[in-house]
Amino acid sequence: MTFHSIAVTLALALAASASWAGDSHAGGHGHGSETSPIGAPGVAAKVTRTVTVDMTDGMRFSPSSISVKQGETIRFKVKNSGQLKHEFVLGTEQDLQEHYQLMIKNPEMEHEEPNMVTLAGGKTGELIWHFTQSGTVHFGCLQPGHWDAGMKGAVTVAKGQAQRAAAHHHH
Ligand SMILES: [Cu+2]
Repeated sequence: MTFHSIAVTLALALAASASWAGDSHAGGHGHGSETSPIGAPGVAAKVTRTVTVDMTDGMRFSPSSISVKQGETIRFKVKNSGQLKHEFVLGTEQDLQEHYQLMIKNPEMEHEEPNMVTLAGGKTGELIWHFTQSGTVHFGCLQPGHWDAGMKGAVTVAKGQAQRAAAHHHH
């Protein structure tokens, strides 16, 4: 398979899929978001913590390294301190790489998914995410050139105690 046909296949897959974040390339055809390695979109009522992330024209996220616990729902308050358009996109490293290649081929591609927030210079936005699996969830800016310039980071998800379900019974 040539790179071109891979990209085309990916583009078709993206167009056909309502939930890019829910797709697991490694896991085949499971669409259950609870089993996605990166987690699932979260709801405001379940937010346990707010994490502020700053994006700059220096092609950096600050912080670029974030620690959370499995089961946590995080509200990411994302601020674009630069003048260029930047975005905060959560994914596996492979998903981000593939999506970034698509963005390079289609710079005008409008993409808006639950696992990302795209912001014009000076704007602030937010993204609520439920981290269901322990491990590393990557994030990056997929604007052409930005990922290659090192505009990326990682969320380390520590294995959580399975206490939440039990505690819930008392209410
Ligand atoms: Cu950027």
